[in-house]
Amino acid sequence: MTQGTPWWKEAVVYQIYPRSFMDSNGDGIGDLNGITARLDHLQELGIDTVWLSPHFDSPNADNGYDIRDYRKVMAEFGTMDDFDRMLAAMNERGIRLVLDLVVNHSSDQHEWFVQSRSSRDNPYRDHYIWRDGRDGGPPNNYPAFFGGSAWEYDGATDQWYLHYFAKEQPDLNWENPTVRAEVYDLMKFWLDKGVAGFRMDVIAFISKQPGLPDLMGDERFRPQYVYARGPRVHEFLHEMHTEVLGPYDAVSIGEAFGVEVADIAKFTDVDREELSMIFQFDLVRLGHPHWRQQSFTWPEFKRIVADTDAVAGASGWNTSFLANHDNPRMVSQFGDDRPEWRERSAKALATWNLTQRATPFIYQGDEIGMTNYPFTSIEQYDDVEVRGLWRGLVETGKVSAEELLANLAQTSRDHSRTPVQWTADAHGGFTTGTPWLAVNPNHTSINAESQRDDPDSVFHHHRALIALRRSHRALVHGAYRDLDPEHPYVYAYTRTLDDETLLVLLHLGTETHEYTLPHGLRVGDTLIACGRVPEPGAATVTLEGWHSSIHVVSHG
Ligand code: ISL
Ligand code: CA
Repeated sequence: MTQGTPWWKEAVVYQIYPRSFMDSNGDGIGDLNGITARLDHLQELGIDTVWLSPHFDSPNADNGYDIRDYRKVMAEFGTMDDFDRMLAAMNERGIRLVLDLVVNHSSDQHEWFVQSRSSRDNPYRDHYIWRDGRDGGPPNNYPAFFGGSAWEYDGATDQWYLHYFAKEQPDLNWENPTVRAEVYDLMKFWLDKGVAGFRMDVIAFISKQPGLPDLMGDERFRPQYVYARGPRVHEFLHEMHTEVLGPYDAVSIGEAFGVEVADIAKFTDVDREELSMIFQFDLVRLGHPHWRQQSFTWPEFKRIVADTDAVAGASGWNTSFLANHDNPRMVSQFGDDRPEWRERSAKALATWNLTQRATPFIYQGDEIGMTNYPFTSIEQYDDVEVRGLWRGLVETGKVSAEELLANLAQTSRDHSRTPVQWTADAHGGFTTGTPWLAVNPNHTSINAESQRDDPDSVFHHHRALIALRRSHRALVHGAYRDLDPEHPYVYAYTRTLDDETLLVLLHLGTETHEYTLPHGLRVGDTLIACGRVPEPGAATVTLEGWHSSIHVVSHG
């Protein structure tokens, strides 16, 4: 680590979705002991930080993003002893652990909500957001992300409660200082165990609009941009920083769904003392702002990258990621997952992800180039979002079943949630039982075991890139310059720090091209290449389909 630089700027993070990572006891569900058993894989890959998706006690209306008890481990995942052993084993390998903090909402089975809904004068009533209905309907026109209204009527007290997501995920009332104190307390509980910090679920949504007025016009179709603009969000985050993050020197990665690129710095500027970095969604959602797949161009992609890099400025920091548990597989969405191009395009995307001026996040399975699952029927899906779309669109006759299914086959969250493919054996070696979600049949050709023995594999390419990032500070801290922003399929950029300039060359397409570097640049030595290696000193390079390479730059 460089002196004076926070460790998390130089970190490489790996996201684990525990339900799908590794099952140790044959019940078909991934668990903490499964993670502990597979730490060699992560160590070999070279990552130094794990973000663990929720492992807390939950009735699983949304796979753990509905928490019943913030201080308990989900029984299906193991025990607190298993957690402690896992954390110790990670730390022994120099791997830090970041937990998922889901406090915009809790489960409707959380004790607070059970109390809250029991009577209007219960001491926990104000832990959540209750309102009278309007003309026999919900208090306003807010939609929930998983379908229907964001309000649920509760007959016991004849009022409605707010839930931005499923009705089993009631939103907590952050206006209530007791709620905030409870959250800071539970954060300390896990920090005291030695975790490094938190990824914070939809954290920009915690402050609600005063008076909860109706959404107007188009806002109804993209409510996240209103939900993320509550007037007190920065005040609450600053308070959290003062109370917890600062004193513990904990890292914080805010999931900033609904936050625009122009507003990133309001969350991440160090002087504001809020968050270390955020996930901004323009890039990952370029091809599928919602359930519908749409086309995008590489110049659009590059523009988002450049804008995002520019706003971080001197005092903020960014994340880079092209997938997570809420999005399709990286190679299927941004690359070309046909067998002849799958590995090369996965490598090119990995090269992009690991050469940004940002902390890179690798989603489990992407390090071996896992692809979307060949879903064909609605029964094959598990996700609460998919079920909401089916009810809201197909059952109401707004969209045909064929159309929704054709789009979900490209965009569903379940593509990323199929189990990790460890071996060519039954169920990809993920479980000896029946997996909770089917393993992709292509595990016979895409799996960790075969790639570990193959120096040309996607796995080893990730490994080499991570090692390169560690040995070249310019790849972490260097200024970013896009050399050819309007080129439709060549992506050429430099990263410059002090007297070192590195050139990244990506060809995002299948045809072979001769490409002449702009601005009189010439390639120097090649640090890594997937495709033809140019002669040192060359000004024109041959870029085969999905070429990717990193070079030292020399000026012609
Ligand atoms: O995945 C989405 C719909 O396609 C997004 O709207 C997603 O819900 C949003 O990015 C917030 O995600 C987070 O909060 C949700 C949870 O379902 C996601 O898994 C989580 O990452 C509610 O807790
Ligand atoms: Ca299990």
